[in-house]
Amino acid sequence: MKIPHLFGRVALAAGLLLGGLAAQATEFRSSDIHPEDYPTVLAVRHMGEALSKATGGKHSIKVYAKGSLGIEKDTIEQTKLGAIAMTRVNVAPMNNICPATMVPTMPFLFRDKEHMRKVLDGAIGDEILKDCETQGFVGLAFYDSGARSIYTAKRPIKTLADVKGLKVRVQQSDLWVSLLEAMGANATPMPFGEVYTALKTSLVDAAENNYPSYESSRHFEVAKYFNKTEHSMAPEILLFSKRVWDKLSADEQKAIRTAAKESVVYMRKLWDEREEKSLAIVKAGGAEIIEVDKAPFKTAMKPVYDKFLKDPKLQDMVKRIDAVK
Ligand code: BDP
Repeated sequence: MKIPHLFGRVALAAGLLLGGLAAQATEFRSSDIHPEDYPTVLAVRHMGEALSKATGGKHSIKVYAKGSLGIEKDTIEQTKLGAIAMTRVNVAPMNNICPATMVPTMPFLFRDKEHMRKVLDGAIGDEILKDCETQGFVGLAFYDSGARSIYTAKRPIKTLADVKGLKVRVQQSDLWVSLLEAMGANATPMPFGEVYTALKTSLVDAAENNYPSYESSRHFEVAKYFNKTEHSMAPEILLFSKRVWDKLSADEQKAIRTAAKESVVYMRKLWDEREEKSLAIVKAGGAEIIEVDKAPFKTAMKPVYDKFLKDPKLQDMVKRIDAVK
């Protein structure tokens, strides 16, 4: 083929590029259990806009919020199968699937928010994301999920002894069951959407989460003591289906990765604002914020580390995380 002048050549090059991306224009479906205005939902929407821009409108993301595509365990399965392209979940329901996700879940691992962000932004974060690939997921990014604390319906927790015998709802993960058991609780795994009723009907005495989830789920109405145990900073994870991924071009994959990383910056701003706003809302709604002496809680966590981090690679990761200043 003879290309007569520069304009023709440029047009051809652009055409080839767009042609590659346009070959299968798609609206990727992404799931989230949170409501429309929750930071994770807004961040994935933001990512979709960036992706759409980067691909000249050919690719976009449609976020299905409020659990309309199912509970996290199920959307993880659907993502693996390629029935949906993406899911935003907490790392907890990935703990049994992808062992490296246990590390950022570990109790009292991160010193604070800055430490967590630095670790997850760096090589260790990438290693964890990569670990999910062998299981059928392309890990795109982590989002903040704050520090999780136990909230109780009937009485506050001030010391570790107060947790003894409490029925506490946990996420669907063996590690989470052990974590609460190590505190002396009776751990009950169940999907997030069932927790409000479980608290209200005294099926459980307590649950644990960050301020934004405690607020948006209205759990504060049925469990007013928010006891600042701050026992884990288990982050959110954004997973793409490896099955869908493998059908995309390198350019498309790159556009998706870039848009995901950009959305992290956006999410953090939303997150910081939402944490403050949620705290104000729950306080105004009658929640009591209780300071807890965390030292005995930390000591009680040793069996959890011993049981779940038997793999020397994971132990080493914990050491490297500690060393991040
Ligand atoms: C929230 C997470 C969400 C989890 C939920 C839970 O954002 O992904 O499903 O906790 O406790 O903080 O199940």
